[in-house]
Amino acid sequence: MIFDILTLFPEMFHSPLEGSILGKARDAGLIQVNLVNVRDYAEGRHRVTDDYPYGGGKGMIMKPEPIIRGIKAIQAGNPEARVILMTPQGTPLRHEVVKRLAQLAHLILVCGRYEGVDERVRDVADEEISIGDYVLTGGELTALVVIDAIARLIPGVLGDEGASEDDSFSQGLLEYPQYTRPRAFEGRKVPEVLLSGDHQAIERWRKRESLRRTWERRPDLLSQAGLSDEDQKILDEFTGSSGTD
Ligand code: 4FV
Repeated sequence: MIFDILTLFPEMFHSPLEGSILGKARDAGLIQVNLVNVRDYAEGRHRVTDDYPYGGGKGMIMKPEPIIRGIKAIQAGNPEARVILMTPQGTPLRHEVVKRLAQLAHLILVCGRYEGVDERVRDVADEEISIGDYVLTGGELTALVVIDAIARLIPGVLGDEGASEDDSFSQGLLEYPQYTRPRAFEGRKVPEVLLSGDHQAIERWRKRESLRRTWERRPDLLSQAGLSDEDQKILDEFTGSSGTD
């Protein structure tokens, strides 16, 4: 997977992409990240990339020309590359979106700054993605979130076992509680079933705890989770409903 990042602050990507899993994935050639500075496509002695908003208002807006020149320069060699504008007005980033993007070969991630980008940049974007209903100082962190979430799904990035099917959201549910040594910590013991070696019982406990946690914390996810009748029976125990009502 190739990521071309259009940004005014390429240095923000250095350390997150140097260390740990993403750094190893780059070294292994499983992902390629190219940092493209928007200012390299700005004109004039001062290479201006932003200007005042027409109609007045606070802050500055990123000019369309440097961004669109940058996109076109990248597309010149990679017409299949999908252009994604990171913006609070975009499609909320969900596991389903990450899975879909992870199937692609080449993404161009456009990082806004200041009050945002000129509306005409949207004309060349294939899609817009938001990582959450809050406003950041720039799109760079959102691009890193997208790169990290996608990279985990690329075979070989998380080592041989790959992204675990039990991850939160891979089944549309929140993940079950996880424990490791010690068996008892400050009086809190690891649930006996996890020490039993009875893998069927462990699987049942884990599904039950995923359903409980999702019901308690994110009931909004249950309707899209594709629950089995078995799952529904377990949920009914939590809700105390006999499942007929
Ligand atoms: C954002 C988000 C986000 C808005 C103005 C950058 C900032 C500045 N992007 N999900 N939330 N972007 O806050 O994607 O240009």
